[in-house]
Amino acid sequence: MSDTRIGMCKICPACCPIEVTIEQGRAVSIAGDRQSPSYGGYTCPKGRAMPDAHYGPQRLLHSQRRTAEGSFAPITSDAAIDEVAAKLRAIIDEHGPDSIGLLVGSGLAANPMNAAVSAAFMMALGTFDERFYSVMTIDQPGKVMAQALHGRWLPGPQRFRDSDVWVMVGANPVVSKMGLEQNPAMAIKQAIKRGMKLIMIDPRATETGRNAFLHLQPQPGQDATLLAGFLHIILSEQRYDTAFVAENTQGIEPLARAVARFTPEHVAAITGVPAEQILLAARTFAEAERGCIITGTGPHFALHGTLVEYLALCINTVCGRWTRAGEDNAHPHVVLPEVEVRAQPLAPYVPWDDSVRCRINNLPKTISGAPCGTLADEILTPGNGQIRALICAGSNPMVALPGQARTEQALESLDLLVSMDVELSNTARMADYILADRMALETPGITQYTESVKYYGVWTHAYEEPYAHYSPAVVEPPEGSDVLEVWQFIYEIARKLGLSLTLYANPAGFGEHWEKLPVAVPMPMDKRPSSEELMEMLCAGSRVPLAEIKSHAHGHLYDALDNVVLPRDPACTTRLELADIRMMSELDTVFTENGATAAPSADFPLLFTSRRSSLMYNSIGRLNPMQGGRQGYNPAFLNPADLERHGLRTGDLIRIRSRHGEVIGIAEAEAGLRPGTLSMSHGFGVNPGEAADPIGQGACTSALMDANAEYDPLFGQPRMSAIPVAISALAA
Ligand SMILES: Nc1nc2c(c(=O)[nH]1)N[C@H]1C(S)=C(S)[C@@H](COP(=O)(O)OP(=O)(O)OC[C@H]3O[C@@H](n4cnc5c(=O)[nH]c(N)nc54)[C@H](O)[C@@H]3O)O[C@H]1N2
Ligand SMILES: Nc1nc2c(c(=O)[nH]1)N[C@H]1C(S)=C(S)[C@@H](COP(=O)(O)OP(=O)(O)OC[C@H]3O[C@@H](n4cnc5c(=O)[nH]c(N)nc54)[C@H](O)[C@@H]3O)O[C@H]1N2
Ligand code: SF4
Ligand SMILES: [Mo]
Repeated sequence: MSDTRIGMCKICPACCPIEVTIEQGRAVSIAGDRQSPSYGGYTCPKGRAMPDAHYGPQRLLHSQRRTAEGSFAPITSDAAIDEVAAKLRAIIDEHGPDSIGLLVGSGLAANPMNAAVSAAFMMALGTFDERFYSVMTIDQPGKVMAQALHGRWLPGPQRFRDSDVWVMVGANPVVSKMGLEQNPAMAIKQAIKRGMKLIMIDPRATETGRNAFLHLQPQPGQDATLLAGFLHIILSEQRYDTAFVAENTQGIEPLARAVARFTPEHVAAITGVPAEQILLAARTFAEAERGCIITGTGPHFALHGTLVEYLALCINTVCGRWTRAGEDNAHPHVVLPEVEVRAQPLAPYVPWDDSVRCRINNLPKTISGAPCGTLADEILTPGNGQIRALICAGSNPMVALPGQARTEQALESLDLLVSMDVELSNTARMADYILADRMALETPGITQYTESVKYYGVWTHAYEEPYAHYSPAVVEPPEGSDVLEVWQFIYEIARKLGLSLTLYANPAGFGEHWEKLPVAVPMPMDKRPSSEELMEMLCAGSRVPLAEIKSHAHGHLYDALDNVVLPRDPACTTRLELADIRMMSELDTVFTENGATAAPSADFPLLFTSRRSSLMYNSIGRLNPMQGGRQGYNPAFLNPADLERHGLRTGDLIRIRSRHGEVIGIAEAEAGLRPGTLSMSHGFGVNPGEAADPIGQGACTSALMDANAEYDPLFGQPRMSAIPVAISALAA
């Protein structure tokens, strides 16, 4: 007897509604929910592999404790909580609360309550600002930094669904779903059919760009020069929206002066993109009625990410590509609170505090949180505030943090490493305790995070129509298992430590840009709330009551909600900043360095770039036989001409060396890749002490990086793309 239930895939913030076929209490297959009002029955291979993720041999069904011999033995969740709490207590008593670090990662996306309670825990310890690490600081922190310096246009950018031009700088949403969560391939196909001119800026021809109007293939790491060139063309040819600029901005003259040096000839020489293509792209964007230029991880990983984002914001602003009064708000609220949306900006501000510095690299405190790039050194560097215990909640620093050897050294030196995971990830394998979490189908879900992450910048996520979905847990964890949700572990540990937790529910804003402040909800500490009760707390003050959202099993489009943007408040004098001094000074550096920050050399003639695997979400699903297990390794993609030049063929083993480390990869020809580029996904590979297996396990690309070698001076995003490398054939 099988039964079908409607659930939500929460592997990524796309939150696809799914039809789950259940037999004897277990999910046996996943299909897209065809009754969904807006996903068109979409799922991706990661979502469809969920049954194997939940019931495969790699799934952790019990928490684990490291034994004296170094292997793992199962431990009950109660005992694990007791022991972890006692160890944390001892470390705090001896070294203070700032000796405890918490790293939240992508594995928490499966359950929106986990990150909220993790943050509440660190706030209760009083160390949230310094010791709460989020992988957002090695993702695209430049997005929120640039938005702070530029100012945030309240109603958001013009919408993809009714735009006639769109420029994507190093983003590939058909694979990543970043920015376009609802059936991205279909959304792009429809947009192009409608006449949208899609312009891709990417060293590789991507799945997203298949039917693009134009594909610029710049040398990796030169996007700031390219976008400054666009601005120069748009401003010098008077192709901008003078009325919008006059009413809403300041700094147009200094911006025009700063970009004047970025002539098409200069930009062509630095980026390797022909001048005619640069002119065509900039003019096409400016001539269109509606559209947007957005960035993805590509430029953010390649240093100067904040500047690239800032220039993209400036291009959108001078072309007036923001939603106006009388139009529909680009990202309407349903779960988030009701707010009044006016066609005006939130003021620019400086998103860091120079007076509060990290122990490592003298980085200032910023709104994006403690910088992950410094985590290994915070553990390794003696002195006040040295981290001695690390809790990894749905994160996998052994493959995610740049500089694998240093991360290993750091994790090994800890007094306590706790990994909250669902499989024996690279990091879990090094842990003292592994706390086994519930998986996506075993917990309720809500589209709140997807709605709210718009505050992090343009093209993060968020719905372009008033859509929301709640899904209950659709299955119980496997029989005989002993698993708890991450938030439940943290809550119980907090209780043992005598902490009181306060949730900050439904935040409508980020940094200093708030439409409505979050609601502080003290958690009852005498008895653990149920997951449903916690979800109620988390959605406190939602625009549509949670009970109403729950009444639509397939998700719902709230077309009747008033969504129209109001005119600028006559009293509002706020303006968007086009020429922030820090950004103009960095642009100056980019010009004088003449592209040297991301240049190949005779010793390292290729530039390594990151990309994403369609079967995994970072390392999520790595040990699932239907995901990472099926793929086995992450190919080292190269242009056929580069392969030939090195006397290589697809399938050959190669040594890949950077200034910081080396890995063994497997070469694969990719005709659409810019010559001189090596493109690889991450999340693969073994730990340094483990037997290397390039074919069965792939390569850990983080080993080619060094978090301390090159990083953004403002907030520490390490260079993770446009890394000079050399390759050589390995004897078979
Ligand atoms: N070389 C290189 N490094 C990168 C990147 C890159 O492109 N190249 N990308 C960077 C980016 S953008 C990011 S966001 C970070 C990501 O950094 P992390 O978030 O640290 O990395 P993930 O691999 O996503 O780790 C997620 C962990 O959660 C576990 N997990 C899966 N499902 C669940 C679950 O339901 N519950 C729990 N508790 N755990 C679960 C997985 O097994 C895995 O161990 O990596 C960064 N690092
Ligand atoms: N299937 C799948 N989906 C994912 C993930 C995953 O691992 N797998 N990871 C998730 C995470 S954590 C994130 S942050 C998002 C990221 O979402 P995206 O940013 O859309 O990520 P990618 O698909 O890697 O696209 C980045 C593109 O940038 C290009 N690129 C690399 N270097 C440069 C450069 O210097 N300049 C330019 N212009 N382009 C460059 C790459 O070739 C690649 O096509 O994806 C999320 N979604
Ligand atoms: S992994 Fe993301 S895109 Fe794929 S089915 Fe799940 S929610 Fe949808
Ligand atoms: Mo990310």
